[in-house]
This record gives sequence, C-alpha cells and structure tokens, in this order.
Amino acid sequence: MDLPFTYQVTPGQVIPSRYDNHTLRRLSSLRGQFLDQQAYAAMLAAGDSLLYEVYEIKRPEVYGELLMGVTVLHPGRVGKEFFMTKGHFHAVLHTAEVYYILQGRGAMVMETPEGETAVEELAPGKVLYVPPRWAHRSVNTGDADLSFFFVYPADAGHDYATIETRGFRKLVVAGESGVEVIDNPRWQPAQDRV
Ligand code: PAN
Ligand code: ZN
Repeated sequence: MDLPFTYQVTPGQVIPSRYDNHTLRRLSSLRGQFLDQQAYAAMLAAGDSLLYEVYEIKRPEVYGELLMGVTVLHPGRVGKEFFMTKGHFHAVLHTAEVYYILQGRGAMVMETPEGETAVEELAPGKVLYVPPRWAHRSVNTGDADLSFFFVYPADAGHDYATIETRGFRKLVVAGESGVEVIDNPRWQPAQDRV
C-alpha cells in the first residue's frame, strides 16, 4: 500500500472506505461479563447474537506506528445491561487512545488498576481521550448502532484477561429512570494482591 494514505469515514458511511480486518464479536465471547447470568444463558441458547464489529486498518505493530479503525456496536440488552465490548487494558499500560463518536448513544466505562473509575457519555461529534493506564469498555445505551473511530499506538497490545477475570467495577444498566451506572456486585479484586 502506498504511503501516506487516506480513506473515508463519515457519520453517513461509518464503515471505512478501505480496511484490512473485519472482526465480529458475538455474545459467546462475553461469557461471564454480564451481571444477569440467567438472561445471558437464555439468550445464548436462542442464538449467538452479533454484538459488535471492528474494522481495522493494518499497520506494523511497532513503536511510532498508529492503529486505527471503526467499531460498530449494535443495540441490545442482556437483562438490564446494555450490549458492550469486552473491554481491556492495553498490554503496554502507559498507552492512551482517542475515540471519535460517529453515530449513536452510549457510554465509555473506564478504570485504572488502582481503582479510579470514570464513565463518559458518548454522542456523535464527541472526542474521548482515554489516558494511559485506563481500561476501557464501550456500551451502547441507545436503540441504534453506536459507531466510533479509534486510534492508538500500534505497539500497545491488549490485555483482555484482567477484565475477563475481574470485570469492571462499574456497570451501565437500564434503570427505572433511564440509563444508570451501578457498582458491579460481582467485581473481583485481583487474587495476587493482599
Ligand atoms: C478499540 C476496541 C474495540 C473493540 O479498538 O478494541 O472497540 O473492543 P474490545 O477490544 O474491548 O473487544 C480499542 O480500544 N483498541 O485498543
Ligand atoms: Zn483500547
């Protein structure tokens, strides 16, 4: 591919005009993450629903390069909890990320290893800066696709295991009065800490 290069991403056409990878994430890849495990099991038994899709522009995973792409997170719920991404820390913990919201409504749930937490609302036109060291998970709180552009250091890598084991400290659910952020009653402190 020629360098430099351009491609198109617009709110009307969120799928990048060129991309190298298209990854599909289904309900089965979020096993153990949703609070209502009965609702999860029932939904999975009815079919392995498509939760989100990631379109990536490939670059060498080395210092100095940037990885970019677009995530399309579909609307839906498991029990009261909205569809969400797996979420992760970057394996190189001190790497940041920028998200630019193209369409839809949602939230980004974030936390540091020390236990600071933050939830930012996502809406079209908003730019979210995820600082170094903050784990991040996007949540679709609307009834249409939530789509965003992302860019982060190409050598950052992903640590999914920590979140798969412990979950996030905060959950985003449909409450009596709309979207609510609650403490995760199933959050597990790391086993290796005293
Ligand atoms: C994003 C995410 C993407 C999918 O590109 O990877 O939205 O979420 P999960 O990776 O948590 O499944 C990003 O944050 N990259 O670092
Ligand atoms: Zn990330």
